[in-house]
Amino acid sequence: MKNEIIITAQGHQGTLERMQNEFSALKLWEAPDRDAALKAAAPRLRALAHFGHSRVDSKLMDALPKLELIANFGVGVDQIDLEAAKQRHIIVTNTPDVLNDCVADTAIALVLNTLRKFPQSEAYLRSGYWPTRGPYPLATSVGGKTLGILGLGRIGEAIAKRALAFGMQIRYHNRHKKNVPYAYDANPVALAKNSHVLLIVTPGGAGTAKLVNAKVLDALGPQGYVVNVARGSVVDEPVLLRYLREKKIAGAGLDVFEHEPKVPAEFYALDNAVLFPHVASATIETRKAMGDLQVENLHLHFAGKPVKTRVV
Ligand code: 8YV
Repeated sequence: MKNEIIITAQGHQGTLERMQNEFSALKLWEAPDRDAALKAAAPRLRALAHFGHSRVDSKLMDALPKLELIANFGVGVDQIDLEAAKQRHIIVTNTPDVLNDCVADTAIALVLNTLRKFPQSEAYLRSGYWPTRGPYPLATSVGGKTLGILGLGRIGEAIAKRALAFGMQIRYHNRHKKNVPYAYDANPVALAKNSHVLLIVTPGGAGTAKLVNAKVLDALGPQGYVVNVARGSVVDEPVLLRYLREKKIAGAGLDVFEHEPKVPAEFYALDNAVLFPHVASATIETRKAMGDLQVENLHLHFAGKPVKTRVV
């Protein structure tokens, strides 16, 4: 008999197909009555596969008293109440490392696009302005600039390696100084002050909420840029929007937003912002690798073995 799982939301197609083949999978978002579906599964259900941005909170955990494992698709687990999971002895897994390269590629793409304004210059060409208005205005060089990495974890280190190849200098801030050949700043304000580009790659959640606020943006100053591939929650978004509008910072490259997929419409009008719809890990290869790791954790747990990538 196949092991039973609940899938919380629509997710990566190939992974959903694997789950439906390899487990007896209940798709919670398709259940006509969610509460009734949870109630029916409650006496047996030991594992839950999570996709997307909805909360996995204590209420959901309490609805599934036999739950032993929450296997998340994604490295970030800010949408899962980890404390509640810990209290209930529920294991939480994520999908680290397999996405480092793609997320780092996206971060560098945002740095290049934001400083050089490539998307805006392409829009200029497509609008037919080139012959009539002349060359597109000059942009800002990347080489020689200082990249301040806020959150130098595994992805941050992959970004640093790439940025070095573009001739950037690297600084960073973490809660703890690391044994790396990059200059350390004791807090986000100091990092912003010493950087041309502040690149956010911290975890999300309460511990980093609005870490990049008016003080940090003031320290970055009118020549400074923000790039965010972490979570929208790490930035005070209304303040960022105002600083971009008032040119109190030079520009921003954003892959993530506070209430995504909803993006404040004021962003659309800004010429100094490059906006991506959370695509950092969105390649065929990486999404497959993330799903494979998520499924592997489920199988390991059902086989009574330790999971591969445990968070709590
Ligand atoms: C995905 C991510 O977009 O891994 C993460 O934390 O934010 C991304 O890789 C997300 O998990 C897909 O829902």
